[in-house]
Amino acid sequence: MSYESLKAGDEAVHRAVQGEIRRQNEGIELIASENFTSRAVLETVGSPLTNKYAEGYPAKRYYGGCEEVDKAEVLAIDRAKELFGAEHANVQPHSGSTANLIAYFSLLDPGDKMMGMSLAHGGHLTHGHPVNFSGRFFDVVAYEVDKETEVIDMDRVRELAKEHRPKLIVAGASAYPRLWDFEAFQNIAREVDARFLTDMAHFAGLVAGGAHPSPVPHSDVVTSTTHKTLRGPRAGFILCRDEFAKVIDKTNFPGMQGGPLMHVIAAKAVCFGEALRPEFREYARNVVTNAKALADGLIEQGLRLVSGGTDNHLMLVDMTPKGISGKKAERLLGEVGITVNKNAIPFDPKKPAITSGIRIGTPAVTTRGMGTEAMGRIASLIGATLANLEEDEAVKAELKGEVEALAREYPLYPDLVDEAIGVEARA
Ligand code: DSN
Repeated sequence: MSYESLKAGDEAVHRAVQGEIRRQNEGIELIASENFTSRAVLETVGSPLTNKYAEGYPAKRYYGGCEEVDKAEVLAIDRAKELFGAEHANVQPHSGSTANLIAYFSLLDPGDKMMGMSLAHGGHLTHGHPVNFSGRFFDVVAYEVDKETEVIDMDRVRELAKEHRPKLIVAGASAYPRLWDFEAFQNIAREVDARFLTDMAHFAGLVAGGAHPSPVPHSDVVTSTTHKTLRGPRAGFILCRDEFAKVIDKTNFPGMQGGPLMHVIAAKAVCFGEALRPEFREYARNVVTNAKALADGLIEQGLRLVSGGTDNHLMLVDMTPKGISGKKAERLLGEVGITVNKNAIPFDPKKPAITSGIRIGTPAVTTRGMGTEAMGRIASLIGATLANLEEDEAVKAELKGEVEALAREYPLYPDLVDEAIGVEARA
């Protein structure tokens, strides 16, 4: 795979692509929802399958010439079912948000009541936030974490469910560092006659690799992305019990989506195939081990972690004791080549565009092969960067050099970097 044709055909876009490859290579990627795909996934996403229309499902398409893409989609479906022990899989959703849209419209009618975790406490926009389709189409009850423990209180979830009697209860989040009690959610849903959906987008790879409890046996429907801990292409998918298979498939197409992205579906097949291999189990374990090591290192650096630590691939750091916002922490770290995102912490007094916290995750650095020793170095680099509040430029330059040195020890797509552009970009 090379970018010679792009270079010859569109210099401006080639430059942006090269700049991004270089940025990924030279920095330390700690955004909890990002990862680096295999070359096989990259090649498949870049394949001519992108040219094919295939509305419908394997062997039931509305276009001719679907024999080969059918094979790819069947592989993706079969592997997803095997990987997660699911009765049914729909691998067509373009993204995690679309997967949720399809799932909600399969299980609910507009105006129905649903319950999800508040975005301000770690949930996701599509779990019922008022500005999102989920909050606009449905009557939403949000659950939160406990103020003292910063962990979900299942007694409170039960109380809320009994009080409001939602038709759907959603588990899953984008910034929750602890494990989910899927069985308790399932029992609460049964008690109030609700359906139970888990959005496992963040921790799907950990489930696949046996490093996190699986929501599949307890949930009526499970939605997910493929590009976070699962390390596949940027996309979504849905798993469900057989009884919901028909409605999920019909709501996806013709209900919501048109032509499926067959190049991405083929790449999902590759991703599920990779996750079925024994080495993926080791990867998933390492993601969690690294997260614990990084969390311990950050605590040693005097930082406060929401709920005191992590059980999964991510942690939320409260910048309040340091007297700076999440926005400023994100900028300071970005300037030395450490990429994180500002993130609200529970009961955050600051606005969502400022926030009091940052979210940090280990999926991407673990893919590069980094282990606990590297996590210790990253914790020290973060500590030193966030201690440099007077923004001494010499200190910043030194830290940036150390970040690049660490990144160079774990090369990423080195053969994709166009050295000519690289030299120019550095000058
Ligand atoms: N935007 C994703 C994340 O960063 O967690 C969730 O969709």
